[in-house]
Amino acid sequence: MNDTQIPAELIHTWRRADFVAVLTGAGVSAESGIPTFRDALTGMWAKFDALQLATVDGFKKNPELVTRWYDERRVACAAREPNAGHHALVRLQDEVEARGGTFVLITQNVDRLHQRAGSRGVIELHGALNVWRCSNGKCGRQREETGGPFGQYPPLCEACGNPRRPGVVWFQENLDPATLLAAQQAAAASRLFLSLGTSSLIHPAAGLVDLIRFNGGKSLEINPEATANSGAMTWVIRGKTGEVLPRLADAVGAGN
Ligand code: BV8
Ligand code: ZN
Repeated sequence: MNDTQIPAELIHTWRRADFVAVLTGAGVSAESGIPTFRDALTGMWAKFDALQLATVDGFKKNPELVTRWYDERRVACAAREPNAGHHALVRLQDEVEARGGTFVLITQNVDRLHQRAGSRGVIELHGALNVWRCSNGKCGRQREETGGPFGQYPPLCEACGNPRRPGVVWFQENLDPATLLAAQQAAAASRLFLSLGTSSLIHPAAGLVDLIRFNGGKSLEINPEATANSGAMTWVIRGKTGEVLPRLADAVGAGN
């Protein structure tokens, strides 16, 4: 289905859904100018593989390189703005909550654009680029960084002198158990699950859609391309979230 049509059955389901869960991926931030993981790394990073840099081993092997990459991404994201897709998700949350429903936004993204657009109660499965903590577990000193680039890499903990690391979940690192449980409970309780701008390749996030069958929930994927979960969806709209989500918000009568 191309992106101009919002199926009448979807609108009908939306209006009766008292619990909506949303999972977003890097594609939702693409129209803000933030490259997705699928996009090749650019510039000096073109010769690296994100899957190698976004790991504990990568950090241990080369803390200078990895912390520089994350700090560059942090500063770049801070300079970007939420796009029409982010703003439409706020309208949709307002619409559901105004009729006493529950709306839970679960994101794989680490750029905080959902919060900057006004989304509330966002579950950050993979952490955030502007949270940095001491790599020494016994110290664990943590702070949100909102300024310019660090003066040195790796940045050092002012309390114990150990390297500081980004507060993100790396590959082969466990997600925060409480965060993951909250996401799983929301997916399992949802009557409608939206999978937006994600290739559905990264687990355990990609497994959330499987939980909706426990209560007969329905699901919608919005993505210009097919994904690993397309076959599991009730509806698929092939389009950009920055274009389709405002149309969905209009179709269900979400205010501006
Ligand atoms: C874990 C933070 C236990 C860091 C990230 C089960 C099966 C298979 C593998 C595993 C499994 N369980 C665990 C694994 C291993 C691994 C995994 O999933 N590997 C993959 C490669 C197969 N998972 C883990 O390691 C997780 N930890 O399970 O711990 C454990 C312990 C030890 C050993 C094993 C397991 C941790 C995963 C979290 C990693 N951290 N981010 C950072 O950001 O640097 S993940 C990172 O990549 C992002 O956060 C994001 O989640 C992911 C990229 O996925 P997407 O968001 O979907 O983005 P992508 O680029 O892939 O796709 C973009 C999509 O957008 C595309 O579909 C495109 O078509 C679409 N698009 C483009 N433009 C638009 C658009 N859509 C709409 N509109 C547009 N305009
Ligand atoms: Zn420390």
